[in-house]
Amino acid sequence: MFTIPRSQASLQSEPSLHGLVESPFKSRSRFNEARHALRLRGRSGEPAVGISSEFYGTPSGDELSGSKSYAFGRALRSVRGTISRSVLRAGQSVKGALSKTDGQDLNLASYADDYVLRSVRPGQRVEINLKGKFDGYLQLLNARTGRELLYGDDTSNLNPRMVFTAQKGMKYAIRVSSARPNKTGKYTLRSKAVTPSNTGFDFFYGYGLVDAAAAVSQAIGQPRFANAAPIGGDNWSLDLVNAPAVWAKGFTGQGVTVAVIDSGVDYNHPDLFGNIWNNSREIPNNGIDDDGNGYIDDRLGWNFVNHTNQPADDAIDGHGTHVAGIIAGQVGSGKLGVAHGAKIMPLKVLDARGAVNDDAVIARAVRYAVDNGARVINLSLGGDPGSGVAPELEAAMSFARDSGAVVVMASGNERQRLGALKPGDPAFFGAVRNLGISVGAIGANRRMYIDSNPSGNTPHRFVVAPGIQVRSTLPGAIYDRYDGTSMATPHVAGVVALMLSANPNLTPTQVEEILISTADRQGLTLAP
Ligand SMILES: [Ca+2]
Ligand SMILES: [Ca+2]
Ligand SMILES: [Ca+2]
Ligand SMILES: [Ca+2]
Repeated sequence: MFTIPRSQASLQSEPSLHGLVESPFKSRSRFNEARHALRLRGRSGEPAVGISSEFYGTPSGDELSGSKSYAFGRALRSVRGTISRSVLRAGQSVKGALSKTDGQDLNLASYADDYVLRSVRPGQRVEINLKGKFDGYLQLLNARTGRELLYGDDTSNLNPRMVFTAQKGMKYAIRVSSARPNKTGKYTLRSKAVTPSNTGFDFFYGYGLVDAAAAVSQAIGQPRFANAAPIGGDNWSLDLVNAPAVWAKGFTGQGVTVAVIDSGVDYNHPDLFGNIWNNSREIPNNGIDDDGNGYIDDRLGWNFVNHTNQPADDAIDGHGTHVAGIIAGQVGSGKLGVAHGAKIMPLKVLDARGAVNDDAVIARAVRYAVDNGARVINLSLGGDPGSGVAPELEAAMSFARDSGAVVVMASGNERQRLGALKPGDPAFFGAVRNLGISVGAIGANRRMYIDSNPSGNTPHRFVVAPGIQVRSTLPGAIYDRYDGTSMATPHVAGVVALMLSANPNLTPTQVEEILISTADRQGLTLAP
């Protein structure tokens, strides 16, 4: 069912679901992401120093000998010897071999071959994949500077992939190496065009960027609300989804409860405590299940990990607290939640490591949310693409839809680590069955987050929302900026709360169809 947990592939072999945040320590820049990839393979990731860059100017004797356009810069200071260079044309496959006569990429402690990619058109979506007799590792490089643009490191099936959109004026090179030191062996490297979509559904961005002003106005049958003046600063993500235009009409999520099924929530955080759901039908601390919902003294939600009525957030990264602040935080952080008039129902299913091993636990939390009045369910968690969904969870998601609750799910962060070509589950599984909506992450520049799983070639309910350097609440009355589809998802959950505060009669299907039909494809910068 579930395969390798997200972002801790080598640290933990136990199958589990993971929260989809990427720790700020490894995702603040591409450089850090590359170091992370190296660390996953058990190496220090320290760049080799003291190796002269003069080697790299040395012609290799093949077609590109003496080519000045292939003068790599500082990124190649960690290369020893001369990496042989060939040409790969779009739509072709080539056979090659890593051998002891090849130059070495010292960061990877691997022999390496480089290919200049030719015949790609600007705007074309290109998939590169590698099948080798060794555990292969791919890098997409700027052929002029040597800078790494993207990597592909399939840690599950050992056939790495990269998908990207060719940019105008850019020359690309592809480096083939091994994820394990000093391996040799034959390989096949392929380049193929990704099937273009003619359905209005984009391979990376699905139906586009969620637009609160358009979605809420359509929810009440009014002309699109005028955009508000940007707030700026840490509120850029609210500006990007046009939330202020909706607040100006008096809709802030009031009367709507959003379940955060996650690592728990710091419900004492000064920016959150005023917006925590309260089960008024339950008399606290009398040891009796007064409302007969099956949970004793559940005033604030439930802890499905420890089976207590205290769904506090004990995760080391404060994942659930960060998610809750994006939905309904108050202004202490310098930034409001998308739906700061909504209530948060904290339901803890992820343990302190951010993992859960059983879909049935998530299913119980989904049912609790629906039974106790949540109209929106945020799932910033999941497994790898293709991991599937257990019958209990599928049934709980169907129950949510049939009961009027919208399930919003993170698409996952496996684009580089696994070469993901579609969202993970339950996002993909649920969205293709119309049981919810899947969310990918973009930055302030509207470019897709480098690790965000793309929507893929199968049209399904998929939108994108801000998920890079999003500032929000953390346990202990503090704040920080996080990256990941976990951060994009609560933006959409917040927009759904705004829609339902404007029109509580909408069904989940109506909400999701409005979200995708009003999503904005304009100005989305092509990845990477
Ligand atoms: Ca070779
Ligand atoms: Ca690999
Ligand atoms: Ca109860
Ligand atoms: Ca009670």
